[in-house]
Amino acid sequence: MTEPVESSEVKSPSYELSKFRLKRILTNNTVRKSISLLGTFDDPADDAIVVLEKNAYRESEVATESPSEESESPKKPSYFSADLKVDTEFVNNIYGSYQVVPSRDLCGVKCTVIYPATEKHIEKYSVCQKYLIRETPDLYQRITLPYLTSSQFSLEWVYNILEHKQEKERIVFEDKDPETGFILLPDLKWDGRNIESLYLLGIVHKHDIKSLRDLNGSHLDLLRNLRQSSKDAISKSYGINPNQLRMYFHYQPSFYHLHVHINPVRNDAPGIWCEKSHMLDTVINNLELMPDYYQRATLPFVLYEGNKLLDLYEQEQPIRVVPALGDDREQPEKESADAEPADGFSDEEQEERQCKRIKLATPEPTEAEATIQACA
Ligand code: G7M
Repeated sequence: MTEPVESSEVKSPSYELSKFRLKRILTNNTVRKSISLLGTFDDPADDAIVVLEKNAYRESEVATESPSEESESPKKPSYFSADLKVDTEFVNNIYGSYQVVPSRDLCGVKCTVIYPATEKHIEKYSVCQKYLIRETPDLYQRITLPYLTSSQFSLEWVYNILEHKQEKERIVFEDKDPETGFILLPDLKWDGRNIESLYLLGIVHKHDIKSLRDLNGSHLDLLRNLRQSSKDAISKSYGINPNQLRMYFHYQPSFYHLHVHINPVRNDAPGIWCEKSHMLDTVINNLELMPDYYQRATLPFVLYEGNKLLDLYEQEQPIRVVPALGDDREQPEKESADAEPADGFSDEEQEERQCKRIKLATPEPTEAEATIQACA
């Protein structure tokens, strides 16, 4: 029986993980070795998302002992012990292939549950096509901002952390200053056991910064504090060299209360793609050079199929189907009917080129792609 942690102030829904009933598989990521499932617990009316992910290897788990150390106790779990069950698939000359089952201590699987899950959560964890939007300040004001004000994930979990109602015992560091302070704690995605895949969040105490877009020169003290104090705390708690840490914001984030993501540079954490991440160092530098940089910049971001914001942008500009001259240049004046096309291609050639572009823009996902293109 697995019960979610409860505190006296905030009641979390209860469920028995072993009673999960599968409705369908949302994504199966063979690279990350994770699978996202949609189903229910006791109440068939409430959807649940369960994400199972194989844990990364800890270096201590492959340690082997010299014969003289063998009698020492207690032993740390290791793959190379008498508990290892070995099935030989084949041995051919110098090459061997096996299926092995290690001891119970090493078989853990990280499991994340979202319950009850909303339609928006289901969208986020489903396989889909993605599109890049170039958001000008004007588009932000007219399209993105009204949308995110009316439709966004609840920030309840963020406020629970900031008010010490949940995850209090997981806090790694806190600076309580209302203007420049923040809470540093493990991200939901981190298994908490493997320093190699360490993943922390720095959540600011200030409530009025939705995202990168709202940052300006007046926030520099906050950002510098976030950078320095997090590095100090991580060095103290985990012994990681501050120069080995990646600190960044997502744009767009899933949750519109400013938070920084922190993980080691040598680990390819989920969501570090260039189309989504903005390094804290770069953000600070941009604001030092131009205090209103993020109110003036065009910020690219990714939208996924199924997100209503994509439909709103589609009404403004073609996104799913690329027009014939849909490149980065200004649209030329319309040509007269008998004029040679400016780039020297005939109408048929133009049409063929357009088809090729459309094919490139909206490919049918191959099975392999479909398994790894989760929106999350
Ligand atoms: O994309 P965005 O920048 O909004 O990322 C939000 C981050 O918050 C993700 O990395 C999530 O894994 C993390 N996160 C989401 N929830 C609901 C929780 C939570 O309840 N606790 C913690 N510690 N992290 C969360």
